[in-house]
Amino acid sequence: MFITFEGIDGCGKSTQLKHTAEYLRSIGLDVVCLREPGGTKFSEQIRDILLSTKSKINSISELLLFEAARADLTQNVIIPSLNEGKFVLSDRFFDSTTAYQGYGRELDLNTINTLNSFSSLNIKPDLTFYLKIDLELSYRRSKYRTPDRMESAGEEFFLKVINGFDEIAKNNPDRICIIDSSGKPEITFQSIKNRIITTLQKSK
Ligand code: Z5A
Repeated sequence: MFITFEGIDGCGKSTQLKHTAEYLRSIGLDVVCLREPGGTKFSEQIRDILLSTKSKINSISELLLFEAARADLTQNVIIPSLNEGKFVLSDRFFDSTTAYQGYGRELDLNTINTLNSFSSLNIKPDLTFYLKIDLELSYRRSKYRTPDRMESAGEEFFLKVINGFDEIAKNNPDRICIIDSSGKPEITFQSIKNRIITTLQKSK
């Protein structure tokens, strides 16, 4: 099973992915944890370029770099792990490209959909948790660290990204589960766990 975690900065993806992995392992499942961009040597190199404040990258090159990182991760890690029957958890996947490069940078959504399918070799997450917080909370949770290149984009950009995630979730109600992530991490995780238990029961 392939599960992804999506949302804006500071929504708690990394925290919730860790809790999810611990839970799945505690019930005897084999879990692989990944992040995007990243997860292979090549994709981590692309990540460094994409997030460095020293990089000057136009929107189209940015899009293609995220897709290149995804293609490497999908082919070399995600598909082999799924074929071995493992649970794959990823901190971001192609919905981030639609939200950030499509809605945020305003690149053509049809082109992005085509590139997303191409780079992910037509695989899709079985389940996606969209951890929803507002921009003010995102800034509050991220204020103690130095912003990377993506995080340095302005408020207007992030409002478009939030709208993007909302639209993507509305258009994919069977796959995407919206979780209020503004409360305590344990409360957010309880909602995630409930949904995972239901999904596991259905897949038996
Ligand atoms: N990007 C893109 O543009 N296009 C793409 O296709 C892809 C990505 C795949 C990746 O950055 C950047 O690339 C990202 C999107 C873009 N940029 N932006 N902007 P990243 O992976 O390094 O960073 P991030 O994805 O934005 O994650 P993050 O900032 O590390 O946040 P998070 O994983 O969602 O949250 P966290 O690390 O679990 O928590 C953040 C802090 O809040 C931390 O101090 C926690 O202790 C705290 N926290 C978490 N949950 C709570 C609750 N419930 N209450 C209070 N405090 C909490």
